Parts: sequence; C-alpha cells; structure tokens
Amino acid sequence: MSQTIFERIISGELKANVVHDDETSFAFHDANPQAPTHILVIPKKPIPRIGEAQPDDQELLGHLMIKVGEIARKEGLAEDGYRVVINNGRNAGESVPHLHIHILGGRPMSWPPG
Ligand code: DGP
Repeated sequence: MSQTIFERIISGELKANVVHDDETSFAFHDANPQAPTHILVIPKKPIPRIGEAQPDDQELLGHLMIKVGEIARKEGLAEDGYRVVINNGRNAGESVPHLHIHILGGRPMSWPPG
C-alpha cells in the first residue's frame, strides 16, 4: 500500500512544523489550522484510524494520550483549556487514513461540534 501523507512527514520527505518526536509518536502543526493552535499527534505505526486499533496497541494509545497532555502544556494551552478530537471515517470528516489526534486551542469552542 502506498504511504500516507503522514508517513511521508514522519520520514522527513514532506516538511512539517514538528513539535514532538520520539520512538513511537510524532506531533506537528496542522497545515489547515482550525484554531490559533492546532496540532496533530500521531503514532509512527500506521494504524489507519482509532476504530481499527487492536488490543496490542493499548500501550501505544496510552502513550499518545499522555503526549497530548504534555504537548498541550508545553504549548501553553492547559490553563484556558483545549479540545482533543479524533475523526473516524467518512461521517466524521476523516481525510488522512493514519490515526491522528487533533489538539485545538487558543480560542473558546462551541458544543456540539458541527
Ligand atoms: P482529519 O480531517 O481528521 O482527517 O484531519 C486531517 C488533518 O490533516 C487536516 O486538519 C489537515 C491536516 N493535513 C493534511 N495534509 C497535511 C500536510 O501535508 N501537512 C500538515 N501539517 N497537515 C496536513
């Protein structure tokens, strides 16, 4: 299967504004930001979407969620708050088939989402 855009960002083939890089996870600013701060946290392992994660991925998923909190704190979002979003599939508007966790912050947000 051909590589997704996010695999090409992880490998360095495509440029991104990277905010985090470790053995199993990676994070960078979204190219089409929906808030003053909009960061994507992804696993290096190409899990297509959260609904296809497997029991073996439990530790990795926990790691990603811990990174979400760390990155949000580092980016100065913790005090005012931020939103964490995972779009899964067509109805949710998923556009890249590589699991990604959106961190959105820097402005108040409405609920329910559109
Ligand atoms: P989603 O709709 O949940 O699949 O979000 C995919 C996000 O990925 C979307 O907000 C825009 C972002 N994105 C797509 N292509 C690129 C890219 O080449 N670079 C960066 N930094 N972000 C991208």
